[in-house]
Amino acid sequence: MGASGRSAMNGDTAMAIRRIELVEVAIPLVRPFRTSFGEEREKRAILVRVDGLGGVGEASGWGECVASPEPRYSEEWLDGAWLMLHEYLGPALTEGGALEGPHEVGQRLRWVRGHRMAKAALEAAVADAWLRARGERLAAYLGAERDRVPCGVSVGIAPSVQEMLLEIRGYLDRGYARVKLKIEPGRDLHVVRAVRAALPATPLSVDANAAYRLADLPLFEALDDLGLVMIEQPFAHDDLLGHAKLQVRLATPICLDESIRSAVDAAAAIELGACRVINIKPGRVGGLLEAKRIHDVASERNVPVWIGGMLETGVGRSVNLALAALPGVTMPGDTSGSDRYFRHDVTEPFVLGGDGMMAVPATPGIGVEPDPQRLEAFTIRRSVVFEEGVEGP
Ligand code: NPQ
Ligand code: MG
Repeated sequence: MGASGRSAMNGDTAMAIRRIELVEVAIPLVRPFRTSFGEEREKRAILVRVDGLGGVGEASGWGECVASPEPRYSEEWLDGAWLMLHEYLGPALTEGGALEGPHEVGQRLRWVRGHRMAKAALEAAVADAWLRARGERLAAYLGAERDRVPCGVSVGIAPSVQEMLLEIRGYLDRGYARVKLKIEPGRDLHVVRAVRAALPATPLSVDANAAYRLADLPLFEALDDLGLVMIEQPFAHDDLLGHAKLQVRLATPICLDESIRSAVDAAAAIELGACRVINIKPGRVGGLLEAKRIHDVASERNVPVWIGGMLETGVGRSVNLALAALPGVTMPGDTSGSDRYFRHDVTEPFVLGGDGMMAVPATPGIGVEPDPQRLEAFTIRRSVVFEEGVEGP
């Protein structure tokens, strides 16, 4: 990392991008993860590596793209994001010359409509490289104030209530501060009632991943009596009006996930009364700086937020933890320990303390990096998007 300690006061603080590489990894999950839109047995992700050189030195950075193999959670999917990074985002970023900071990534990519998960990965990699070159932590750059954050856990749909309870008790023993149950039509009220009966004092929430409609109002009225912390994304991603109509009928806060793609969406949802809580995921909203803007919009309106999860490797998990340390993040997130999902990760694991708290990375940039051997073992595809001095195809 060359001159990382050198002062940035010499006027030449821009960072030139010398190389961008994509690495696709496939990592086995410790147990299948089932939601209302499908089941995953392994985690596949695109890791983006950016090599930069600037007035304050040379550094590499990593970012993770959370697009899944199939477009179920959102319209983005892994192969589409791969192509998008190659064909449009890589060129759009590098054609503008040296960068004055991570904030310029979003500006240069703005003309490309959508593709937020692909954009977020590139922005995170640039931010990591930029901050490493300056010896600055991502959490500090974002304005975070805490060095430890409380963590919750998301529990997939299980074949039986007994199995679900066994899994939940394991998480509670480890200290998780909130348990989120995935629900789907046919596996909802009786499951949540049984879990609530077995665990009367545990902070519980449910996440429907958009599987219901306003006609299911009686189900939500029944769930409203179970003392849930929130009900996450009951209706379709584009149904703000439906969510507003449901929220006026419920005492339980509705939390929006899939519906919130930007700070503009967040302001609209809050003012329409479509939610009283927001789940922030940097991938879903196009980057960590847009994630911060959603945090700010919600905080100004006294709406609590928390940081979601997409089964990230350590590369993406580190960004979520930095965001979770922001002052307006007042609820435990899905920022679980690495061992909730993986036996081995590509980075050193994030470990939950017995008190349900997790340390925010304390070293420059995102604070972790892929271990070369682990990365190699999990890699299924690599490709260079850009290399200084090398002509594109
Ligand atoms: C949610 N995540 O809050 C999501 C959605 C989700 C932790 O509950 C593979 C990769 C499978 C990402 C399943 C949690 C996934 C995924 C669900 C994300 O809605
Ligand atoms: Mg969700």
